[in-house]
Amino acid sequence: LVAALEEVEETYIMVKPDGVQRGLVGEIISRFEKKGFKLTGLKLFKCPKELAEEHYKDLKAKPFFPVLIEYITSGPVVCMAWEGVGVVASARKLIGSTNPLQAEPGTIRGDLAVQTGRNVVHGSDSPENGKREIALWFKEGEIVQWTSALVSWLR
Ligand code: RTP
Repeated sequence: LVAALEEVEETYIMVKPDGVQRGLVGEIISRFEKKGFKLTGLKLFKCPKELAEEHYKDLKAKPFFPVLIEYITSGPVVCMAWEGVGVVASARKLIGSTNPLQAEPGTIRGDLAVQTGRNVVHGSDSPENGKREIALWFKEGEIVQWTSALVSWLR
């Protein structure tokens, strides 16, 4: 009841090319699904350079920017939109620290990765960026609003 009064947020989660190529798509989707968030968008997508640059525009001045763009455009990614109360911060916790060696065991990066430059998954860092990134990666009509026919134990 308390949660129902709080604001529902949306976040953009993306399995990066290394996650797709290592066969981790199902495992990563499963972590968010089991937690109890609602999937509202999902697609496999080969990211054009311009989109990668727009997505990471705040990091343009960083020395690793060109390598980051090359990484994200190197193969297909899996784009996801997830919805729920507190989903933005919770997804960041489920994902773990940017450097997988510092990410706690039990987190996606803590369990599945070793390099910052190959850290398998992205998650929006604020509700504003969640909205911005979903609008950037998905076309109208690709986001689906739905209600479970089952009794919701989770919200
Ligand atoms: P993300 O946006 O992918 O969820 O990652 P983040 O917030 O945890 O980290 P951020 O600082 O926004 O960096 C974005 C992505 O850039 C790559 N990176 N490489 N070589 C490096 O030092 C370095 N630092 C960051 C990572 O793929 C990171 O996730």
